[in-house]
Amino acid sequence: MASAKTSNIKLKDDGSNLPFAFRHYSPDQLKEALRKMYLIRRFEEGAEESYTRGLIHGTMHLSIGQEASAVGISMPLAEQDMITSTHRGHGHCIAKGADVSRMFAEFFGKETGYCKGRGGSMHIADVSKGNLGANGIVGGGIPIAVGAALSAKKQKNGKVVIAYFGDGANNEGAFHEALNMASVWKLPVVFVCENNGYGMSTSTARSTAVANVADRAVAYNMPGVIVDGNNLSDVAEASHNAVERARRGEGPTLIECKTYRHRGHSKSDRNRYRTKEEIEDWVSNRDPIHLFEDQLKEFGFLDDRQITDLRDSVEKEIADAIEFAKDSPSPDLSNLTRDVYTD
Ligand SMILES: Cc1ncc(C[n+]2csc(CCOP(=O)(O)OP(=O)(O)O)c2C)c(N)n1
Ligand SMILES: [Mg+2]
Repeated sequence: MASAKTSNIKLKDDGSNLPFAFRHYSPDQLKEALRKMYLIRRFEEGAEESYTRGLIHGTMHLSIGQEASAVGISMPLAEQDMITSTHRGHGHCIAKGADVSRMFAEFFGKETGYCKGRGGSMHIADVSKGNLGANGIVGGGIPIAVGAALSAKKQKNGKVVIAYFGDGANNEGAFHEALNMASVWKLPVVFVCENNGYGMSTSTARSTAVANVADRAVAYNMPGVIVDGNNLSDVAEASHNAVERARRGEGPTLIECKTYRHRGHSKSDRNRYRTKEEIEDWVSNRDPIHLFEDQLKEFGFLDDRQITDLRDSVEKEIADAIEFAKDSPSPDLSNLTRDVYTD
């Protein structure tokens, strides 16, 4: 992997004091990380607009404001590594390589979607890219990840599995059972709690007996790491260390990314449990995309023109993806009950 020191970009110093990601990843990899963060943000804004226009039915959970944890965690992963995701999983899927055209098609209920339009926002899966699926059951992906990690260990194939979940899931029995088993068997899995401060309208402080979700790692004899989930480099560093540990056969790690969702819990949320000031502070001062852009510029990796070009290319990709989804065929009435559990 090319280090910042060996690239031809102009650094403020010899690079040794740069944050982890800027030392460890090549300029192209950093640019790709920023591109993915834009893609997630614009995908979700596009989904929000499409919902308002009546192109998407049901509800959805947006991860706007949480892009650094999805992208940072996925940076050390290889294509064959796996993830399990959540009800708020669009970012995880895109970070793991999902095609936004097929994601929009799924949201629009079209045959070209990841689940042929039968699943929608909470059921994006792409096993070919190691994405074992988003999941509408809070905590539901955690035991699935442990099962996949057990399979990887038995097959000795070197794969690592990421289990993303929210702070709400850390009070589910499945979380505790899964962490215990993964530790006993030293499985190659990384537990990633995206602590956005709330499970629906209940604050973490009101629902959780410990101050930090990562504090629970000690009960399962694994490292517990707390990171600023809006700082891409900090997230990538924690993920790198945990993934390397898992690949060495030393077992799981619990990472807690402290973050925030800018939007409500779902489309019906009227945000009555959070103050305007709290939301405004995270949106204006702690936006993960702005923070990463600022670092890239400060350290001389990208300039304003390159950022504008990158944003423009994502804009076009999203516009094309929405057109693809609109133009795609709906499922034929004759096979509407195929690929679903009931008929
Ligand atoms: C087992 C289960 N219980 C309750 C729900 C209803 N529910 C959906 S999302 C949610 C909150 C989850 O909070 P968290 O895990 O913090 O994730 P976030 O929404 O904050 O990303 C709840 C209670 C569910 N889907 N599954
Ligand atoms: Mg939460």
